Amino acid sequence: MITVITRKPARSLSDCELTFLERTSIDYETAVAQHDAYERFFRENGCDVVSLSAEESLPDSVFVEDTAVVFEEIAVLMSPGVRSRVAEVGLITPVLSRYRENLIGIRPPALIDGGDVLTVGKTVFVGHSMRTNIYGIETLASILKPFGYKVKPVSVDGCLHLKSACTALDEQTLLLNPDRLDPRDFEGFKIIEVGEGEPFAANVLRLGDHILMQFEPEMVTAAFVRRAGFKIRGIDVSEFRKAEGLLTCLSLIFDV
Ligand code: CIR
Repeated sequence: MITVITRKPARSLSDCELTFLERTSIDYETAVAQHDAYERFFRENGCDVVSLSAEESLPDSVFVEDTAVVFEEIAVLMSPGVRSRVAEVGLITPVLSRYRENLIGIRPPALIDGGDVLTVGKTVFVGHSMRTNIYGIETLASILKPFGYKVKPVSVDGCLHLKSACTALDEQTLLLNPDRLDPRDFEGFKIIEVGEGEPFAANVLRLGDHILMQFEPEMVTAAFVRRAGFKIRGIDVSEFRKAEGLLTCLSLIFDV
């Protein structure tokens, strides 16, 4: 069964970290409604959704993706690249220990956020970004080596995380924003580029044979993805976008 871990948004989300965006007001009630709809989508599609309670002292704690990366063989706890988010890792650890016997933590000076880790089969792309340093990438590579994963560093420029600009549609196909990443870093994969002016569209989630997208009616990226043979479901996470969070950031998804 697929397990999806989420955490309810805190009212303090309006005090979130911001790197590229100006602060604009986040409507808490709308954020809660969007988050409920996100959880409902997974429940309606047969997933076990573990919804953790809001953590007011940690404004960005709704973005659970950044705290850990869960592989079949091991759960790796991240080492957040920003100080205000460090305590989030301690909160997720006991939850993940219910699902994986093998848990390991990465520690400073190695820094790494889950949003920079994109796993496609046995290939693990890791963004070298404002949040993830070379020690973080090397540490993850050495943790995963015994399990046969190959870590490939990717330079990320102009956006927060690797997955802000690239996610997988299937095991061979990536959806990518060429303004932020160099497609040549993803050799061997088929690349679909997002439409112009739709940077957030590169962040999608796969569930069964559906692709979950942040959908806006005129979005050309959706047409590109459909044309490549994928079925799309749309969801609105616009309040979280104001906090520089996208679709994947709101969950930790793994098979049990
Ligand atoms: C942050 O700056 O850490 C949050 N405001 C947004 C985190 C988004 N997470 C993600 O892309 N994986």
